[in-house]
Amino acid sequence: MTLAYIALGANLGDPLATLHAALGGLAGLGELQAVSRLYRTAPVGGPPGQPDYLNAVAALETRLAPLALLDALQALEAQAGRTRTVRWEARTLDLDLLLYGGEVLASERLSVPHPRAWERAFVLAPLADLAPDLAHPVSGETVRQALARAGTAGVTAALQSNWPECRTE
Ligand code: 5RU
Ligand code: CA
Ligand code: CA
Repeated sequence: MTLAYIALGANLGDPLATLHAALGGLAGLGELQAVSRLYRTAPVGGPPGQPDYLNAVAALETRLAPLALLDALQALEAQAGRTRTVRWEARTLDLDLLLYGGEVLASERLSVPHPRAWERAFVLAPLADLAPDLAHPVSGETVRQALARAGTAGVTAALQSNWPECRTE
């Protein structure tokens, strides 16, 4: 079993309902260990005029190999009605494999750790809920250090009574 961290993002349709459904989907890929708080975040990059995102991070214990996990994440994105046309445009669901244990992988389809995870506050803030002292497998920088560097502008915890309580192991 490997502990994988997965980023969730949505800014089209009903993002809250979609992220709820995505947690259900992730639970089918292994054992969901923990889920971060939910964050409302200002869109970064991509075409202008996008709605705000909801972002979160989940920790999943899984037996799936990295590419099998990627396939499963993309199937969940498709199930949420995601279409892939313009890069970085608004989407109903984005599931990114951030970390797969401490492994470092680079192939055409998949790079782990996610190449930009340690730069993006909308990933680091929820990841810091679960694992602030987790070190980047290559640079050694912790999530807490990276978040201090990235800052938290545009990223606010969004209180949702029906979002699962943030659990850390
Ligand atoms: C360029 C720069 C492209 C940064 C992207 C999300 C980027 C986002 C998300 C928020 C994208 C990738 N903004 N922008 N949350 N994804 N807040 O999940 F991130 S497109
Ligand atoms: Ca993403
Ligand atoms: Ca993605």
